[in-house]
Amino acid sequence: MHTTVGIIGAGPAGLLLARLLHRAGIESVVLESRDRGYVEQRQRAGILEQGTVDVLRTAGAGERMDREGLRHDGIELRFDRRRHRIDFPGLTGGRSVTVYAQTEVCKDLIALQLKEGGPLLFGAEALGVEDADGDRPRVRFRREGREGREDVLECDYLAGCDGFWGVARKAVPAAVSRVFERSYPYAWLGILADVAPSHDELVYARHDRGFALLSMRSPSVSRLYLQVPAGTAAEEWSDEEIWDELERRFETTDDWRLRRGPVTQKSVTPMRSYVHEPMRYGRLFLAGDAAHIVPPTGAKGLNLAVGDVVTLAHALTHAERTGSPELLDAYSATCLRRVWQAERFSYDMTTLLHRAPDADAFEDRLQLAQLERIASSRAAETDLAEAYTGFPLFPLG
Ligand code: RFL
Ligand code: PHB
Repeated sequence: MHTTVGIIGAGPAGLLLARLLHRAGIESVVLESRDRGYVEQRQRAGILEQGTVDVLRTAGAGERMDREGLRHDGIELRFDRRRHRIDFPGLTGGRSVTVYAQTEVCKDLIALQLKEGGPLLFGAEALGVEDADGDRPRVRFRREGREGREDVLECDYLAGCDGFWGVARKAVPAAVSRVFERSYPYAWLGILADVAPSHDELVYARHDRGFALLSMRSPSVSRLYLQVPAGTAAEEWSDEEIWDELERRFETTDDWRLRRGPVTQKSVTPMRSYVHEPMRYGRLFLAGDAAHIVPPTGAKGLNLAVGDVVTLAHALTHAERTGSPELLDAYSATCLRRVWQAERFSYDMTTLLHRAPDADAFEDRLQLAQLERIASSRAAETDLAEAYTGFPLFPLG
């Protein structure tokens, strides 16, 4: 089997890359280890930056998002039982974000790919990458139901879009890699609940008992998160304990109330910051979570993945049309500039709002002072609003 661009992974990065290449007339094959149902149901991100929304529209994948996505013009910061709203358009010259779940973005891209695009193989697990720095990189893979037999996909370029646990990154020799990493002593316990969101915008709450986040999936489905100690298992918390704890952390001095409803999903997400440099090795290009992870507090992961593949699709198109590798050569450095801005913002939001197990009163006061600063200074508020609504994307060609 041979193709121009081999893509490992059908998460948002791999699917959008395939779509952008198809629109540019470049052939690709996507290999995905899981089945379609799994990819379409995996609960993850919920917030799309303006730039991500624009890219999905340009890629012809924005129709349902435009109908069902919820435009949000702000978020609320909650601390000391007080509420402070950040007004995105007013602070950023009109920018906002859109609540449209990653599951829905993936469903839309999968449907388009199967209808119009090149091969998208589910149940096709990449086992390893060979000759990444040669002229014809290869992926060895195994298809479900064909155990004991290996297939090989040979390509001109290879995109590693296989997430943090994938195989693509392992093809980059340690001698040329540099890894930057932080783990955090806490995790997020997330629930999905069949109840109308208790507020019309997201609420990020800092509390002495720990962080809490109120988000949503639709006008009738809430998504809520609680900071819990790293290593916590979701089963350790009953639904009632979760609601009680959310109520404590979201408490306000006014008459705001948390609505409770049936919990339909419960899971724990570990928190990590991670960057692999460079994001390119020979003809192998890493994109999305395969190259970098941010803690979810800033809602940047999916948006970074989109930025990477827009840059990569543009560079590959340029190389195919002109024969010049200049944009491919610049790929890693171009992406990393944006990646590090998001790493910095996600780290700041995380450490501002979470309570470390060993935090003392001094650190509590510093967090509150910073939140006060944001609430009372237009400059500090603007800094947050600009970062939250998104750093500039590479221009679409
Ligand atoms: P993905 O989504 O992990 O997709 C990788 C795909 O590769 C497949 N795969 C393989 N396929 C073939 N062979 C192999 N050997 C393979 N190994 C793996 C996997 O099955 C999978 O389908 O990576 P991608 O495409 O880079 O997308 C990244 C995003 O998924 C991620 O950054 C976001 O979900 C992060 N994130 C958030 N990002 C946001 O922008 N806004 C948010 O509000 C937001 N909230 C979140 C989040 C992530 C969370 N979790 C669970 C980590 C909230 C949470 C709770
Ligand atoms: C979500 O809705 O899942 C979500 C929203 C904002 C975040 C993280 C996750 O910062």
